[in-house]
Amino acid sequence: MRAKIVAGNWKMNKNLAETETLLAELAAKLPDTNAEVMVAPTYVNLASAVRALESSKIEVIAQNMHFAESGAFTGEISADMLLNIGIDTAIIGHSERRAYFGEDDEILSKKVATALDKGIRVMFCFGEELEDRKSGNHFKLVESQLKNVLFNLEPSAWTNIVLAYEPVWAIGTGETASPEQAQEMHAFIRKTISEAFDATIANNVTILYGGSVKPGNAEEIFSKPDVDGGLIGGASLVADDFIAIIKAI
Ligand code: G2H
Repeated sequence: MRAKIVAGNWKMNKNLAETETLLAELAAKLPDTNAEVMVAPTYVNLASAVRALESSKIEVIAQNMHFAESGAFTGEISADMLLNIGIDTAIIGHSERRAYFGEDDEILSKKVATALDKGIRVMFCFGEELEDRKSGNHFKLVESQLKNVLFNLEPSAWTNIVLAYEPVWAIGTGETASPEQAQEMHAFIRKTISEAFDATIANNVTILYGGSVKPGNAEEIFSKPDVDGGLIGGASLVADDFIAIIKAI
């Protein structure tokens, strides 16, 4: 059975005091669940978040990491730095990194390679823009995003990969892909992986949906057979909303 995951991507929100408050509330209210629950606070608060959640089941993950080992990369954070503070999962390829920081398939391939080499689990994000969806190019686009970054990996690498399908038109917009649209794409992703690798890998990989998931729509989206959880942005910043989404899985 593949892992279920609910992860909160806090993006550039919450200062240190706010981070501590939200984590304390989440830790206190965390329901009994078989799903893995994760939060990704901003870089400067990662170490304190790890300490704050020491006795909680909630895992702290990173929003990003650089592909280089170390050196002259001002403003960047390495895999070793994450591991050193107890973090072993990183979001890679979020659409905001692609759009605002020029992260293309070549850069993302290097990041994925470094992460896997270091033993960091990759939460790989991808998804089409509105124009791709409108022109019917969304399946092709998603296939190329997967192929260009993940399909030259060794089959064994897939045990350390989680996928997060996030249609760009549904991110932070209040627009959500319908549960049927999410299921259709997730099934396509699994079929594509099955053809490129094999059915076991395709059936075992966790595929999250991301894009305006809220307490009101989470249950229906999560009920779809190929949706294994969610990557949650805005709604993960409010403890009761994030808890309600965890309960929905
Ligand atoms: C998509 C998602 C979290 P939101 O970016 O990665 O954010 O739930 O705010 O659309």
